[in-house]
Amino acid sequence: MAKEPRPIDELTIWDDAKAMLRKARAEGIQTVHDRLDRQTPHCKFCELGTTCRNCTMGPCRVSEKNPLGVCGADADVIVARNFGRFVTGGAAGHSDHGRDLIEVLEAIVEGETKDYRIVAEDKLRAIAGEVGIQTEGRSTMEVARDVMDCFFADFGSRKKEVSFLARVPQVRKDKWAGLKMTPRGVDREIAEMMHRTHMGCDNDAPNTMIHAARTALADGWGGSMIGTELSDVIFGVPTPKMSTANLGVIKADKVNILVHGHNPVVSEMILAASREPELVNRAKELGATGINVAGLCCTGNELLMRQGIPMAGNHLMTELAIITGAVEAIVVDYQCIMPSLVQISGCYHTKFIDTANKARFTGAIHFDFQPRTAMKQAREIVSIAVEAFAQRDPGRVDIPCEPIEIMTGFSNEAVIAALGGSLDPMVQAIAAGDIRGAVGIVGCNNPKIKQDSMNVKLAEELIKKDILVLVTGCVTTAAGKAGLLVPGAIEKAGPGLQKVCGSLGIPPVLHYGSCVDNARILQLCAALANALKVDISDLPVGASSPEWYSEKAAAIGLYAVASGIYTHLGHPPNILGSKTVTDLAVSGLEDLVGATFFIEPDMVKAADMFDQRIRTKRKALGLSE
Ligand code: CUV
Ligand code: SF4
Repeated sequence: MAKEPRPIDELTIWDDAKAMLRKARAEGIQTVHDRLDRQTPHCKFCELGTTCRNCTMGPCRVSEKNPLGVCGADADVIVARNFGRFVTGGAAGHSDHGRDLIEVLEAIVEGETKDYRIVAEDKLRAIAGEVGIQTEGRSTMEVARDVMDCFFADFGSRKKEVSFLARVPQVRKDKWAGLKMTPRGVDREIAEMMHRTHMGCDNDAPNTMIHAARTALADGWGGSMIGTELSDVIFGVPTPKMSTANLGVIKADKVNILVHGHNPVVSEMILAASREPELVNRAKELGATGINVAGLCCTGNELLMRQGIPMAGNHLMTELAIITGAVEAIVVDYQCIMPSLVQISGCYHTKFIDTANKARFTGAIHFDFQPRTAMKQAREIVSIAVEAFAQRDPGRVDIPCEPIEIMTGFSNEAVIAALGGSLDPMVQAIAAGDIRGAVGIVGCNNPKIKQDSMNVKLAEELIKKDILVLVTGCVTTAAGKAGLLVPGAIEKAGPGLQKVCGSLGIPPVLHYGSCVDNARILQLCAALANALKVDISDLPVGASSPEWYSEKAAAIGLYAVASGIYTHLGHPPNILGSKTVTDLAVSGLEDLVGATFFIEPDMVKAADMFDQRIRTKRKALGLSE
């Protein structure tokens, strides 16, 4: 039976989103919110994690009344296996993205492409040095080849640990070794999780959870970190710059191309092609004033960090951006791309173009994007967008707001440069209590939660307490639209952050990049721990994903916890059907890895929990609370 749709005011905190949701309803276009209404209530067994489909003796559903699956697996085993596979899906996504960057590096080293090149030689050499590759007296290409081989090998089975564990404090590595949690090879841990969760293998929930953590660590310190570092090498290390955000970045008088997905390999080329005079002139012939490339989700974050392109929106804005009626093309690579975008594009003149063989969409225009032919393909894609401008119906265009200013580009290298060449001033500011601690707020939107209500609220509550906030992923646009990503936002911060950020001219909420760029935060934590000669779990830091939805977010959360970082989630993963697994996640892991998850839907309370944690950690370090 069809239910009444939820009132638009309950779906999002943003005016631009509300305007487009009204337009969608008026035009009879279905959105993610409508489909959620139709899917609710969800299956209780699935929510609790107590269904198993891992063999055809089942599928099984276990409960108090009927506690064992056909094979005898209980709720603990079933929940742990499901959660393990869930995290592994996320680790695979990030890591396969990382691998794609190694393949671009390979194309550069083999001389197969001129469209990509090594932009940040210094960074390449620095990374090479960290992972033990000889750099002195060797050409850039020789070093690049060894880096490529080293990272390809990080995915395999021959190493005892992935290379970037060189960055991890020794005490932490010892802890992992003692727990059999050391990530050895990215593909190895992923494959082993699939093996362990086959019927009749790992039937001990805590043991499965340990391997889930190992798989997540292979993502954070392996696949994701490789993705971030090689993206910097190939496209440049981000530096601070200004940009804009919200649906107002879509321009009525321009050809608008939205890039969506995760990997900068495609979107960087689209941006470059959009600047070619021939294509710009063709746009002008058709009556536009130019070509505008704007970002959605994480590939937007990648281009924002490095090239300063504007951000049209985060996850729950992706459908709504098309509903402005002013988008000529949406160009996607992979991950977090709702298939509904093809359907909604079909309601307008918008061309939906997919670019990856591993992420094809029925009904899309497909390009098999390859490093060898990247620029040529990017030109063809931009040309399709430009020609679509002629089909735009001006009567259906509604761009609901003016863009808001944001500051971006905070790589660790940029932060260290801003601090005068070392992390010491940050360590001193932490010691003095001007920066009491730091929390990374990361991840998604989820239509079950009023869009960005938690993402924004938590950031605001934390900076009031002089806790520096780092944002990535979809929290970026949330913080940006709330006015938190500009230096002037120090008005909303406590006195310590006002002083430190004020003197540096930076916002109290720093944009640290895309989801794979959470590896930058890991690296920062490791560097701070090494500087203080302590473990990461001794630092006054935390992580949060208030509105998460994806397998990748679960992997990020778990590698944060396993790295020793206290981690908040706004709602639980589907594990509550097992007391063993739930207890382990929210308390038991503390003894093992020095951090746990905590689940808290109230952001004022969540900020207080971080505050308490930071007090305790500061005290243990001998600092003022
Ligand atoms: Ni990778 S994973 S919705 S785009 S942050 Fe955004 Fe970020 Fe979550 Fe996806
Ligand atoms: Fe059922 Fe066990 Fe098969 Fe899972 S593995 S479907 S619990 S019989």
